[in-house]
Parts: sequence; structure tokens; C-alpha cells
Amino acid sequence: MTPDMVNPPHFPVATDEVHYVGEIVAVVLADTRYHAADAAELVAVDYEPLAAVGSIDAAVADSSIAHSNLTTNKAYHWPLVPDLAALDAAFANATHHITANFVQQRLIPMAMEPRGVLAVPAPHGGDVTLYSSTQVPHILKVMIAAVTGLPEHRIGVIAPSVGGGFGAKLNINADEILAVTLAVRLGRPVRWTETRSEAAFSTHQGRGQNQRIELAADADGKLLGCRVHLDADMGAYMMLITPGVPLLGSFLYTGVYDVPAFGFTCDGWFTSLTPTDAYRGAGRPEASYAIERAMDLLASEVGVGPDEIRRRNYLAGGEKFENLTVASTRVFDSGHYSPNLDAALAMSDYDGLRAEQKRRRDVGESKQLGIGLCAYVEICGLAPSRALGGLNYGAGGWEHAVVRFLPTGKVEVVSGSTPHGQGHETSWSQIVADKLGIDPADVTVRHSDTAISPLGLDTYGSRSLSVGGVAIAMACDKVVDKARLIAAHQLEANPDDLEFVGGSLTVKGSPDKTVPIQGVAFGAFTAHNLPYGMEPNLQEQVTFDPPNFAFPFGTHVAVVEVDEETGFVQLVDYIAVDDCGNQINPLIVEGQVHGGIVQGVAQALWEVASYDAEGNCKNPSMLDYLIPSPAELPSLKTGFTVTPSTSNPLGVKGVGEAGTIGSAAAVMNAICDALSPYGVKDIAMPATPQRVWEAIHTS
Ligand code: MCN
Repeated sequence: MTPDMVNPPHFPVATDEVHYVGEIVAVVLADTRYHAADAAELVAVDYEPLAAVGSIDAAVADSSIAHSNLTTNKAYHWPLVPDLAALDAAFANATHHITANFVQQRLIPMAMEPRGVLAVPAPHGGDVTLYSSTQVPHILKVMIAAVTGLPEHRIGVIAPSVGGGFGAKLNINADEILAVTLAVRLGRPVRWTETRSEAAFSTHQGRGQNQRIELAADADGKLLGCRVHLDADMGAYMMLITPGVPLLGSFLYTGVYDVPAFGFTCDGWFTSLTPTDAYRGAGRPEASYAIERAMDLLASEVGVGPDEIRRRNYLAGGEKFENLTVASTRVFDSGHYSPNLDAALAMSDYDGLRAEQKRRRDVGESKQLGIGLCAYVEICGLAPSRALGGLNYGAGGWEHAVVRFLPTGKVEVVSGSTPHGQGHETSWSQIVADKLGIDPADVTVRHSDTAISPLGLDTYGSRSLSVGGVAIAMACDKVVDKARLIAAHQLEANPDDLEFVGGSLTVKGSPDKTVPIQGVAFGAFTAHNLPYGMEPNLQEQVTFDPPNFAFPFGTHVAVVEVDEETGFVQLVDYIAVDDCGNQINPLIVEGQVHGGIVQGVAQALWEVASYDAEGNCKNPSMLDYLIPSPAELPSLKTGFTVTPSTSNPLGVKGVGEAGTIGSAAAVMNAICDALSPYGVKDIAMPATPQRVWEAIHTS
């Protein structure tokens, strides 16, 4: 992230020093899993204990150092302070000054299937194919070449059906490098499958930040400035994008608000814990949590409702805007926040909820009602390669697509994005069917195999539709352009006189002079009668590099009942009104929002990777790590507003992480709202019954 960032050497197998529980210290190969397990038991490692760094606080104190060849745990300092004098003036002139500290606890991604790898060397020729449950086969291929020295053109990567990723499979892992290296060395396939517990502490974890946010506001609660500092837990090593994750959120700490002055700093710290990296939202749930919790604190200090404080501060006064530069220096593509809030308040019967809350308070019911709002904005659709270069990101942000008519009129799409549960096959088929006027069932989508799809930058950062899907749409337009030339030639007409409607190219005003696009495809295949010099095929490719990120937004309302006798929190209702621009498949969008919400609710109420001071993960199994089931959740209610993006011709924005970005703050705002009569201002996540009970009794 910075020229002086510390990046300790990181080998697939520890050499002299082990830096976290879960790091590989020896490799055992056998012909069955059972033999391997037995042989691994015979490995005796003679450890000399070193002092561990078991938390961010311990890392910041620097009293013990995670890497003994370093003199500090600090990895980097990253500032984003566009105008320091303006920021200082904002705080000097403020009537209200809010300071809040929040902890983003470490989370274990807990994909449904742990990771697995299988490296298969070709019998001759030196090729090797790695099957890996990865989100990023293309990036993995480049990195295998870079790390092992194997020539890139000898490496193939296939990501078969991947049982959930959520960012945890957006990495380059030691096991992948070892499997390839050993398979090539032995000339035999090498396989490794992670256990559930190994997945918990060997595969990277998410979040892990201490946040301090300060807001300066005038007497009416109008924001004047926002100052943020993060201490971010890198864990023991830098993985693929470890240091960048907190900074992805840096542009969002002013949220959906018009904040004249902004300053952000982040220090990255090494600890003796599992490395952190992207986990659904990656830096953005953390940002929306900080600003949205702080906005509620400001509302209570100013003495207005949480809805009113938001309305007073919306960018563009809540009116529709396009291409607006915000305090964090980014240009928000589009937004229209007031109607989104109105819809969420109406869907949740906000006034009715407030009346019920008052009734319970008046009669002193033991189960108090809490209502929490979160108005989030996210940055996604990663994105312009130039902008990523400005952040020292090691890759571009483009995406590649090929759209090809087969001779019989069916269509093959090759996509560089690599789904692992997002339904790209369905969405991409819809885009192609709409563009080419054909049946979606006549489209097949090929992906996730670098031999079939050699160019791509994969699926993460809710980028697939707004970059990869757009590339497909653009390739379809090029296919129609070429089909028009062929059809015009065959119909002996001027290309400009042809219209493309309902899947056929027809001479305007002469309905009998028409040819279906499938007929054009067959003509391109026989090549008997093409314009002179034209290549005999009907296929086009596009590599799309968007001009800007996309900035989806939404308003979430969480309703909780807090049992003041036990501290137990029950989520009783959840309303989400999201805006991801135009939608391709509303059912998939809704599913993405549902899954995302549950991950954020889980952070608020249940999940934490607990470590002791020695760096042992105390809950690496589903017995102890509390992931939610449907029984803990109400039926989620979703609604949508539509504000098209200006960053791409489809007007779409991503939705894969939206739910997670809005939900933790909404739930925690609801809990603090329920407990406000007790003087409770904040509770740490997860809001366990013990923590809530203590807050009631000690505030
Ligand atoms: N979509 C749409 N209209 C929109 C936006 C999206 O129809 N305006 C559709 C897309 O066509 C696509 C799906 O929604 O089918 C998600 O698209 P997008 O928002 O572009 O996100 P990605 O496909 O890039 O997915 C990545 C995102 C991330 S970053 C995480 S983490 C995550 C998520 O998706 N991990 C998931 N959703 C997941 N869902 C499942 N089942 N499993 C995971 O591991």
C-alpha cells in the first residue's frame, strides 16, 4: 500500500519461525488420506515458544513482536487527508463533537464447503492442471507462475463448483502452491482437502479492526467534518489483498452524507493470528458500521430522530444526483437517497413501530423494542484499472467476454468472471438472450477454466455484473453489428437500412426481406456468401475496463426485542430497501441481499473468532462458532429503488455484498435504541446476552 510497507517473507511451509496456529510446518504425502493422517502423527516438531501477539491492542503496544526479525508490529501507515487545515477548522467550529470507538471483531468466513485442491501433471509435455475451490482461477494461475517459476503457459487452473466463497477463496494459499510443486516433482496427482477446523484457522479470516470515528456538526446536526483512524489486524502475514481491505472502506466513512471535510488514517499491524483478508464486504461493512453508528449517536446528542439526522445530511439534499465528487475524493456515479429512505420507513411501518416502542416503555414491559436504521453506500464493481493502480493494487479491473454463435444458431459465452453461487449462468444467459433476441435456453456460459477462458479477473468485490456482464452485453452488440453486415450483403441492402428486432434482421419497410440471426450464423459458418475479406465467423470479444466504480446504496431497518431480564436479543423484523441500479435478475438480486443480510446480522449478534493471548483460536468448529440458521431469523423483507449507474451502459451496480454492508449497523443501532432508556450508548459486537445484560446493569 505504501513504498515502505513491511511485507515479511512468506513461504508455503514455515522455515525457522512459525507465526500463527494453522501455518504449515511439514508436508506428508501418502496414497490414502488415512495413511497420510497416520504419517502426519509421526512428525515431531521441536518448538521453542516465543512471545505471541494475540490481539490488535497487543500489536499496537509493541511489547512483543510478531516477527522476530522486525522491530515493530506496524506494517504501514496510510493517510487519506485531502485538506488537513479544513478538517481542523471543521472540528474547531463544531457545536457537536462525537467520538466513538468500535471494534470490528475477527470473523471466520465458514464457507459451506472447506477448500480443496488437486494438482494433476500431464503425462508428458510439462503441463499441470490445478483444480482448486477458488474464486480466482485466473489470478491463481498468474501467481502460481510467479511463485513457482513454472512457465505460465504450462499451467491450467479449473475452479469447479465452489461451495461458497464469501471472499475467503479469494486468495493464493500455500496448499495450492505445494500441490502444484509436488505434483510436478513427483509426476503424480496430489490432492489435499481442508477439514472444517483447518478452514477456520488456516484459510484467512475477515474484519479485525479497531476504529475511532469523530464527527463534527453544527447546532442543527449538519455535518462539518469526519475524522477516522483504524488500527487494522493483518494477522501473521500479508496475503493477496490483506493490507488493502481496510482501505477499500476508506472512501465510505462519510457514507451517504455531505461532509465538507474528511480525514482518514489507517495503521496496519502484524499479530500472531491467522492472516486477515477479504470477507464479504471487505472494508465496506466496517465503514458503514462506523458512520452509521456514529450518526445515531449524533442524532441522540442533537435530539432528533435517526431518520431526521440522515435527511439533514444526505448528499445533494437527498435529491437525485449523478457523478458527484464526495469528501473522500471519489466520484459517486449516481444516488437518490430520500426516496430510498421513504420506502424503507413505509415498508417497516416506522411510525407504528415507534408507537409500539413507546407503549412498551410506558408499561415497563420486560421485552423492549429497538428500531435501527442504516443508510449505506458501497463502492463496488472493481473497476477502473487506473484507479486500482493508484491504490497500488497488483492487477487491473477489466473483464473479458467472448460471445460466439455456433453453426446451428446456439450461443456460447465465455466469461472471465467465475461464479461460486451468484447465478452468473442465469444472468449472463438473460443478457445475451435480450441482446440477441434468442431463447435463454439457447445460450451456454463457460467459465472458471483457464483453458476455456484464458482471460479474466474473476469474481469478488461485487464486480461481475457491472464489469463482466457489461462486457458480455457489449460483445453481443458487436455480434449484431457484424450480423448486420452479413445480412445486408446477403439481402443486397444497405446495412443502415436493416433493423434488428425480435432476433431477425429485416430491411425497413420490406418485411419479407428478413433473416433470423441464427440464419446469419449459419451463413457465417458456410462462408459461401460473405462480404469480401470478412472473417468467416460470428463471434466477438470485448475487454471492458469501466470508467468508474459503482456506488450502490440502500436503507435497512432492523427491529429487535431485547429481553431486559436475560439480555437476549431477538431479531423480529428486517426490512431492506436496496438500490443496485437496473437489475438483470430480480430473484437472484433478492437472494444475494438475503444472504448478505444474514452475514451482517451474524456479526452483530453471534459471530467472533475468539483467540487467547497465546494466539490459539478457541472456537474453530461449528459447535463453538455460532453461525445462524433460519430458526434465528425472521422472514426478511426486501424492496428496491432503481437509480441507474453512470459507470456502464447497462446502468447496473453490484449487489453481492450489499446486504452485509447494511445489516450489522442496522441491528446494533436497533439494540442501542432499545436500551437508550437505560443510558446505554454502545455495545460491542457480537451483542451476546451477557454483554447486553451487563450493559443494562452497568450503564
Ligand atoms: N445482479 C443483477 N442485477 C444487479 C446486480 C446483480 O441481476 N443490478 C445479479 C448478477 O447478474 C449476478 C448476481 O446478481 O448473478 C451477483 O452479481 P454482482 O453483484 O455483480 O456480484 P458478483 O457476481 O461479483 O459476486 C460477488 C459477491 C461477493 S464479493 C461475495 S463475497 C459473495 C457474493 O457475491 N459471495 C457469495 N454472493 C455470494 N453468493 C453465494 N451463493 N456464495 C458466495 O460465496
